[in-house]
Amino acid sequence: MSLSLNEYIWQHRSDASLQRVAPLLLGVAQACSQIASAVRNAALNHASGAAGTDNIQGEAQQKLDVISNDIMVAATQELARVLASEEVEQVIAGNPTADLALVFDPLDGSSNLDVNISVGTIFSILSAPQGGSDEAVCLQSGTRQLCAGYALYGPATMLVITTGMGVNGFTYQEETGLFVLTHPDLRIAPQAQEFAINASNQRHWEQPIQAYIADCLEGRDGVRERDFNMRWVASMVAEVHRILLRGGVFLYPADSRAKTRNGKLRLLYEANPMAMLVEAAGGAASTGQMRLLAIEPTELHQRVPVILGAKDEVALIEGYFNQG
Ligand code: AHM
Ligand code: MG
Repeated sequence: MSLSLNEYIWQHRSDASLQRVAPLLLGVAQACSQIASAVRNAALNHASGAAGTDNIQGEAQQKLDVISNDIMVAATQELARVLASEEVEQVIAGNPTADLALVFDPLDGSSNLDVNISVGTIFSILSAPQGGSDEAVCLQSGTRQLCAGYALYGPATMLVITTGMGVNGFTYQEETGLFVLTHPDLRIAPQAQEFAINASNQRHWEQPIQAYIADCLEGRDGVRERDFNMRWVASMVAEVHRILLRGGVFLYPADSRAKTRNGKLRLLYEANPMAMLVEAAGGAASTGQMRLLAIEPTELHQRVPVILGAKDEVALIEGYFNQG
């Protein structure tokens, strides 16, 4: 029998962390089904293209970035004490009586929108104890996340979540408006034969990344003694989803350019939630020098180098950094 997200939550009523986040998680799921519809119908509704504004990162916002952010805020503001979004410079005050924080990237990979390639929403739920500023509540290390997940707006809309023990994937069923459990207990094999990296940045990479990719490219003729395949969607949600389904590693390293000297991806609402999912599926997530989830954040929009996926492969990449 296929379980809906609501039924799954009921079936796991002894899982205290899941019960604690359940109302907010259902709010996020509701928002994601609305964002899926906004994305699918954007060209028909004249909601494609640039919004004509920049976000805090100095990146041009798409109309759908703004629409998705507004949908997520409207669906969750009453359910969390504070929200933080990639698209908004400061934290957004929520319901002062709530004890959770929601950190999210409303529409990740939005450079893919105009070409109808998969995009997604990434989110993280944290505890928001009384006291401390709203911003301080969001600046917790990834190890303290209560729940993390993403929605993938691809050929099917999916919601993939974890509360730390296992990763489960739900597919959105148009007819019923329900997310149905279709991919229970996703696991990442420890070894990999596929990597994902934006190779156009190669000349800017630091030496350990240069050495690792060079060894992969040599394939069975080199030290790795096997051929590697390569993928790059330029949508982190799609890359992580692929890794959860068929393995591999994903790298967005720091490089020598000023704007990416700490990597491109954001710690709180991209790296941390994905790292929690990947670890819960038996994989690993690292900066190359340390476990991603152990970083103590200092800024809402801080960037971080990201290497995640197959556990043995991530450990091997860390070895390239240790040699350097
Ligand atoms: P965004 O939050 O502005 O969409 O940027 C994040 C995206 C990730 O989904 C993806 O991994 C990366 O940027 C792609 O970067 P690049 O344009 O260098 O390929
Ligand atoms: Mg993003």
